[in-house]
Amino acid sequence: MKGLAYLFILILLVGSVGAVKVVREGTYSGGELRIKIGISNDFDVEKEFIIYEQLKGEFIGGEPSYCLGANNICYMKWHTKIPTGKIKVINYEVKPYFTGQYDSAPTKVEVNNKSYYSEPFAINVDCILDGICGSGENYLNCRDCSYGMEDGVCDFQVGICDLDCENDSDCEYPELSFFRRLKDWFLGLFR
Ligand SMILES: [Ca+2]
Ligand SMILES: [Ca+2]
Repeated sequence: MKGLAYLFILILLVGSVGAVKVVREGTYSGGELRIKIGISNDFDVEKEFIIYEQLKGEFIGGEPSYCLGANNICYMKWHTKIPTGKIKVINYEVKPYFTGQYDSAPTKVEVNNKSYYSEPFAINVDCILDGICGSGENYLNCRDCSYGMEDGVCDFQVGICDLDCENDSDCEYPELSFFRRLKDWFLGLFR
């Protein structure tokens, strides 16, 4: 709700010119990107709006509206009516294809044979949930990375060798590590 209130304030601040304002914001967490698009109707009557949104990942909860070009870039297209003086917020989630910068072209909104645009959008993506602890991912930022993986983070756990840790005795004596795990498993049977 806090984000939404912020979005409305942003619309009011941005919106001193023209009859339509388009604002977009996104938050990224745990492999999924949540995006909000806010559109205000400052015409004096209700209008029908068409919204075009570029996707740079897998749209969650359905299929893209259409895809174009050799690079197969996909888009969402929504139709919506907005009463006069009201703001409509469209929420959607997307799973980015790659780590690094996620950027998409400005949101395009058509009404009355005119087009209105948001600012371009960019956010840093550090985790893709695909079951692989990949480049840029680690135990702290991605559930794909678990204890003991060589991910640049020393997530020390007794009984598991993490090569990122200095002086991890589980790495020095792998056979001891094996017996510790065996002992833990055995004791676990009686818990
Ligand atoms: Ca991954
Ligand atoms: Ca590690």
